[in-house]
Amino acid sequence: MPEEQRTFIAVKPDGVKRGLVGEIIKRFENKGFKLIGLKMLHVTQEMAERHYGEHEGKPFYPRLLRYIQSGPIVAMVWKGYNVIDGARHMMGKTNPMEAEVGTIRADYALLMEYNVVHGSDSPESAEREIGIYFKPEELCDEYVNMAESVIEDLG
Ligand code: IDP
Ligand code: MG
Repeated sequence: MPEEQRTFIAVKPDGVKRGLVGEIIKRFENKGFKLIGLKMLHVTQEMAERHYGEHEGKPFYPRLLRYIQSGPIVAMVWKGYNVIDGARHMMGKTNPMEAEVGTIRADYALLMEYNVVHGSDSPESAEREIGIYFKPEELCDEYVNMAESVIEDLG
């Protein structure tokens, strides 16, 4: 039985400004992942520092904090079997020029600095990042996701 997980996905400010929100949601929905949290918001300096704390001290860190605050983001929680690695696989590598064709970053981005989408990289980061952007009561997990129920029906 594959492992069911939760992950934090965000359409970054460049993705929102370019009108890619629907396209990105559609890809994860089509895959069969279940959307359980969704909001549009402006990231504050404090949230940006919490989110990207692991990169503090790196040359790109100040620009990264400005980038993530440069417009609204669409923050989401997705649930499903192997969703953490599955979503990152669909996003492609950090550098869009190295991402495989067919992934979100390869298809919609040119530069590492503007790579349109974020996804958690481990169960620990997923829970930490979900906690930065969502309260537990903001997540809607009670409805049935058909793609998952197929596996459960088969026992
Ligand atoms: P990830 O988003 O694929 O997990 P990370 O290494 O965690 O990649 O980096 C976080 C974000 O910081 C990247 O998505 C990208 O926007 C930015 N970034 C990472 N490395 C560089 C770099 O070398 N130059 C410029 N921006 C970078
Ligand atoms: Mg990362």
